[in-house]
Amino acid sequence: MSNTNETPTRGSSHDREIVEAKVIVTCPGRNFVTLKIVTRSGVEGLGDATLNGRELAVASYLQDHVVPNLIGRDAGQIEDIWQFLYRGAYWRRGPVTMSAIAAVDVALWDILGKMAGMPIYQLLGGRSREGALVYGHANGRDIAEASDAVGRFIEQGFLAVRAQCGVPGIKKAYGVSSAKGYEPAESELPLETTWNTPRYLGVVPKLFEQLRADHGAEVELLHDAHHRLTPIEAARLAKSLEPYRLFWLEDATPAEDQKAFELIRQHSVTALAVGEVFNSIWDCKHLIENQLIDYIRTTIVHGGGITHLRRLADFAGLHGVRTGFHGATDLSPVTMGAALHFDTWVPNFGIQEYMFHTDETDAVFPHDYVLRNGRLHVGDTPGHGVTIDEKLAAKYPYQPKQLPIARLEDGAMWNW
Ligand code: GCO
Ligand code: MG
Repeated sequence: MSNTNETPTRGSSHDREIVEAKVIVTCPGRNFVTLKIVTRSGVEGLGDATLNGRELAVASYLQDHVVPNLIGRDAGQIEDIWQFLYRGAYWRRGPVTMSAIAAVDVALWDILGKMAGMPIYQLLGGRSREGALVYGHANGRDIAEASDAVGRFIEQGFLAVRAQCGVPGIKKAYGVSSAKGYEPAESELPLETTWNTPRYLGVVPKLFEQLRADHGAEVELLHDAHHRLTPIEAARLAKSLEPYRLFWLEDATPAEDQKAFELIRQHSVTALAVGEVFNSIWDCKHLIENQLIDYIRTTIVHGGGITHLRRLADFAGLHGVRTGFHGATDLSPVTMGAALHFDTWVPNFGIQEYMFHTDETDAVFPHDYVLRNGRLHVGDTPGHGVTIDEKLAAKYPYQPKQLPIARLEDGAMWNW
């Protein structure tokens, strides 16, 4: 509450008043939307609002509808501002809204950390672990190439690797790329890819059989089916992968059908992960309460920020479900920094996805997290430890890019 008689001291509500909120759109290799909030005393906080292929929708939501509501508020009232933007908005949830709320929330936690002189993991309750186990992305056009790529990750010290390989007869299979990093949003209008489930189901068990033969039993292996299967096909895949002990099978079926996971569970003990496209606790309530998944992938930028993810993670913890945050390159270093503070604290942590950003992205977003021995370690910089070089950001204007779509061979639309 603002108190006009209060002497402005460090940390007073007068000092904490939000005087500026700026939306920064930049494309250092890919598009990112960042919100910078500034308080009267000059403390700055950053939040990521990137929604791949829909960046300007979130930028507009922030600019046109959120920013005018922030000016004059107390940056220390993180919970009240969250409730104002969620409960007060009438139109709730959805990726655009929740990414915008996340940007505000993370920027405010960053400010709180800077005011307190503490890293965010400390504000959340302190360190539960030294570093966050991460998984890298290996892929290849065929099984042999994918296995070589997995080997290279293991040589670099990765303890966990996601593996994807080409599907015979399919152009542009999900997760496969000849470039250094896998960047699916490639073109101004969506690239059309084709899909064939029987061929995919034929190749994936062979891939993991080969990976275990080449790399042994210990390395953690993961796979992403990217929402392509029907419930019974997913059950079949999960069952056929059991001998290769995956850390998880991700997004086996389209995530909005929570019942589908009951069927997969009836048939298999392969661990299941889902939720990178979720944006609220309500999207995964049934899955968690009924213990139909093992890992929840909803992450800070698309799930309403640290404030909401903390509720989600606690709820998941009650039911034996661990976190496995989404961390593809379309989540900016700001989200990665915030996520790593969360991972460093959260008791029911599982794993963190990690893809290298381009050098241009790293230069625009200087950060203090480092990769050591297969784990990412946050620094002790107050806040989340990620900043933005605005001058450099301005040199990379927005470029329209959308995610691909998938069609079956008869032309019908499928899930990408
Ligand atoms: C993953 C994801 C990504 C998404 C991408 C969409 O597990 O990392 O599935 O590959 O497709 O983040 O923007
Ligand atoms: Mg995924």
